Amino acid sequence: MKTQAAVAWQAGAPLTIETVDLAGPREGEVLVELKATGICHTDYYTLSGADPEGLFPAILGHEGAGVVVDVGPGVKSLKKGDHVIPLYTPECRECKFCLSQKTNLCQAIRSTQGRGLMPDGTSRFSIDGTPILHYMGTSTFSNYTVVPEIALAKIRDDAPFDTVCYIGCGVTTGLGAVIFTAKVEAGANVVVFGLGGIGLNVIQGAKLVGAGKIIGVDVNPAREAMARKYGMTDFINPNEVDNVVDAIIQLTDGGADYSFECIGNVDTMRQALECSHKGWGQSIIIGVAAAGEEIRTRPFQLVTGRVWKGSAFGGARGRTDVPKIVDWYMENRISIDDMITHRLTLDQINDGFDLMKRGESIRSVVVY
Ligand code: NAD
Ligand code: AHE
Ligand code: ZN
Repeated sequence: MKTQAAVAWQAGAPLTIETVDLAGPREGEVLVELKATGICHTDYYTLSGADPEGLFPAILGHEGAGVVVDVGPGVKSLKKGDHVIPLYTPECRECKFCLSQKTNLCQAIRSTQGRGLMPDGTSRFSIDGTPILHYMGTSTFSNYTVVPEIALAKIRDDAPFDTVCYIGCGVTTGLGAVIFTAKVEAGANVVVFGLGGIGLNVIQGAKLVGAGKIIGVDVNPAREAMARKYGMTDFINPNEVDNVVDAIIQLTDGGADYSFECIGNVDTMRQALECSHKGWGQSIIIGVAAAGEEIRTRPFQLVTGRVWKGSAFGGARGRTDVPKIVDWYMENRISIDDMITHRLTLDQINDGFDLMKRGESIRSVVVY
C-alpha cells in the first residue's frame, strides 16, 4: 500500500513529505493507521546528527497512537480495530530482561530496531524500490506503519488519539521515572532540571506521589507558569543565581532527595547529582546526551552516598503499564491536555521542530 510520510533524508535537513510504499505485516507484525503523533526532543536529537544510532533515510517519530488495520501471521494479542500505542521499548515477556523483573529494557528486537529494521532484518518502507529505514521500531511520522506485536500497547477505545499519543513517550517517561525508577516517597524533596515535555511530567509525577518541595530549573523563564500549574513549588533560573547547586542545597536544607535531569546536557547532569543530598540523594538521568559526551563528577560524591541512575521510558513495561496510564488520564488523575501546545498537519511537521528549538512549544502533535 501507499502511505504519506515525513522522510528524514539526511542529518540536519528538513523532513520532506513523500508518498512511500509500505509492505504488509509479516509474521508477528501489525499494520497500524496512525491517528496522531507527538514530536519529542529525541526526534530532533536524531535528526540533528548527534545520535550514534541515527541512520538515514528514515521515517522518524516514536510518540504515536492509532488503530490496527491488519495483522500478520501468528499475531494473537491484537486484532483489526484495536486502538494501540506503539512502544519503542517493547515487552516480549519472554527474554532474560523481561523475565528478570529488574528492568523494562526488553531486548527481544533491540539489535534490528537499532539498525532501523524489522525483526527479520528488512524494512517495510521503500520509495521506488529503495528501502527507507524504520526508527525506534515505530516510525510514527507516517500515516501508516508496521510494528511488531510485542511493541504495541492495546488501549481503551474511548481515549482521544491526539492527546494519548503523548503517553507513547513524554508522559510515561516523566511519570515513570518518578514512580517506577526512583520510587519517590511522599514528603521527599524533588528537583527537576529542564521543564519541557519530559520535565513537566516529572513534576506531575512528583505531585501525584505527594512530594514535598518540587523545585524546577530552566533557563527559559516562560516555563515557570506552566510548571507551577503541574505542581512545581519553587523555580530557579540558572542565569539568575550564582551557583545552581548551592541554591538548591539551601532551599532543601542540605540537598534534594531526588533529582531528575531532563535536558540531555552533561553539565546539568553533574549539577543534578551534586545537588542531591549527602548520604541518600538519588539523581536520575533522563536526558539523552550527544555522541561522544561523557559525564563527570568527583567519585567522592558517590562515596558519600549519592546515587546516579538512568531511566529509559520511565522504567515502564509498555504493554502492561501504558494502558494503565491511559486510564489515569481518562479518570483525570493526570492531566496532559495543556501540555499539547500546538496541533499540526503532517505537512507542517518542520514547524513543530522549529517551535521546539525556539522553546515556544511543550508538545506539538501532528494529527493525521
Ligand atoms: P524539551 O526541548 O521539551 O525540553 C528541554 C528543556 O530544557 C527546555 O525547557 C529548555 O529550556 C531546558 N534547558 C535547556 N538547556 C538548559 C540548561 N542548560 N539549564 C536548564 N534548562 C535547560 O525536551 P523534552 O522533550 O522534554 O526532552 C528532554 C530530554 O529528555 C531530551 O534529551 C530527550 O532526548 C530526552 N528523553 C529521554 C527519554 C528517556 O527515555 N530517557 C525519553 C524522552 C526524552
Ligand atoms: N540512540 C541513542 C540513545 C537514545 C536513547 O537513550 N533513547 C531512550 C529513549 S529516548 C525517547 O525519547 C531509550 O529508551 N534508550 C534505551 C535504548 O535501548 O535505546 C544513542 O546514544 O545511541
Ligand atoms: Zn521521546
